Amino acid sequence: MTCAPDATILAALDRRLGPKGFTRDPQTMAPWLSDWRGRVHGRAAALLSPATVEEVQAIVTLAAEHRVAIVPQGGNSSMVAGATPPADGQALLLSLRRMNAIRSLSREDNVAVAEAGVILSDLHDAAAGIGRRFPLSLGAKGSARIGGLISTNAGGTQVLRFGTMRALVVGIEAVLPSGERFDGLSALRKDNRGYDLRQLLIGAEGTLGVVTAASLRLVPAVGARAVAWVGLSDPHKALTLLRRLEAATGDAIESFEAMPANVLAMVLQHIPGTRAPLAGLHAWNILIEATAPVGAPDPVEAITALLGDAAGEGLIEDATVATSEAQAEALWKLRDSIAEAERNAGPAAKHDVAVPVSVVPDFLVDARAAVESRFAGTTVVGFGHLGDGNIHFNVMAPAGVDGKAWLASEGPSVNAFVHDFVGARGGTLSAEHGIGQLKLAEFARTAGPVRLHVLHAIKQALDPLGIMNPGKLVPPA
Ligand code: 2HG
Ligand code: ZN
Repeated sequence: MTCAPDATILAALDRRLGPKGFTRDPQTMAPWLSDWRGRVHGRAAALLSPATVEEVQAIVTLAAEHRVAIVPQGGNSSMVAGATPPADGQALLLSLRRMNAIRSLSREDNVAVAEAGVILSDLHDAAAGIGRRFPLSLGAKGSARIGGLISTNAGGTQVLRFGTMRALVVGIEAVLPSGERFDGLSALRKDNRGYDLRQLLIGAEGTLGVVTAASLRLVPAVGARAVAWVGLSDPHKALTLLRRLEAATGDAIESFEAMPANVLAMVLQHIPGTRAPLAGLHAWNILIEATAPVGAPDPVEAITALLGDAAGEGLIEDATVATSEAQAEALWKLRDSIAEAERNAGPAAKHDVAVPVSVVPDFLVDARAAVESRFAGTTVVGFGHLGDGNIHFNVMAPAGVDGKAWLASEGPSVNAFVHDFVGARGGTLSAEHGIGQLKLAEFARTAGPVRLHVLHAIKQALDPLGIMNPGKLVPPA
């Protein structure tokens, strides 16, 4: 059980952090108390914004002494309200946004050391500045921060080739729930000293400590890229196309993103300045990116030829390959704006599922039919990372009903139906967004006793007082 912070701890934090690092001002705190989709509203006793790891240690030490809960937060772009404090107002909100230094960049080690508050697109720019690249990317790259991306083991649009955050974190610095500092910021690619605390902290959603910095893997800069938009009739053909492109181009294909006609229409309707990339309408649209390092042949020619052959055989209906960076960016904007367009379109029961890649085409067709017939009037908005098996299978409220009320009454049954459908196909209910608070009940329902037992044992070992981000990820024992 945690306690409400009393005047003593609040005064101590105020003294230690100063006016830049401590506030209880309701207006300053307000933007950080709700999730970005505006679904969950919390309260906090104070907003703490430390500038150094020593200040984070001081905060956590005091919180442990007083048994006060801490909610770590980065860019506040969680899809599962993982960084939104509870409604009881007893927790301290710990923002890492001021810890935004890139401590070092090494071309020799191919490693960047970035603090938790570094914004993803700033890291992209810094890596480009030394002729390298940090290969994780996603729609929220302008607001998502390194600490949150690590704590949620973020995925995004380049997982097909480079993996999730887990594959890109070389070392971690973190403040443990005791207030001790874990100095794991090495650039070592191999380190076999048993249990890997770094991997435990990745995806822990702040429940095992506060990630304050990380050593991150860099890869060679992109010399040239081919960005293509393909229209085709069904997702089975899409998977055939992906395997064919991979076989012909080695590991050049790094993104293979799918969206059905209704999702493209939603983006065109809700995002200003967008336009349809192809003349006709297609049941499915695929965004493909292939890259080549500096000095290697431009992939545009090979991709254009392969898509031409695919069209000739009837595998695809139409395609366009961007001929400028501006065109490439316009195609990517259509993909990266889906979440925003969907937020503007209205409430949805959201699902971040994955099934084995070979199962995705059948899943997309069968799950949509099953949901739309079981929940009359709903529309499935199912899109995402076809190449790695992760589909955002969102279910929009029936037209004409009060979306919020529908979500409150029907959402849980829709969630259970979709998750059981996915479970029966060997899938997961959280592919890349984490559990947070929004998936907690469903995670508890479906996780099984062994997984839950291990989860509780790890939590108890590292955070016996239960002060780190309570109510997220770890279901009540
Ligand atoms: C994406 O792939 C994000 O665009 C958001 O993971 C997915 O809004 C969603 O469901
Ligand atoms: Zn996604």
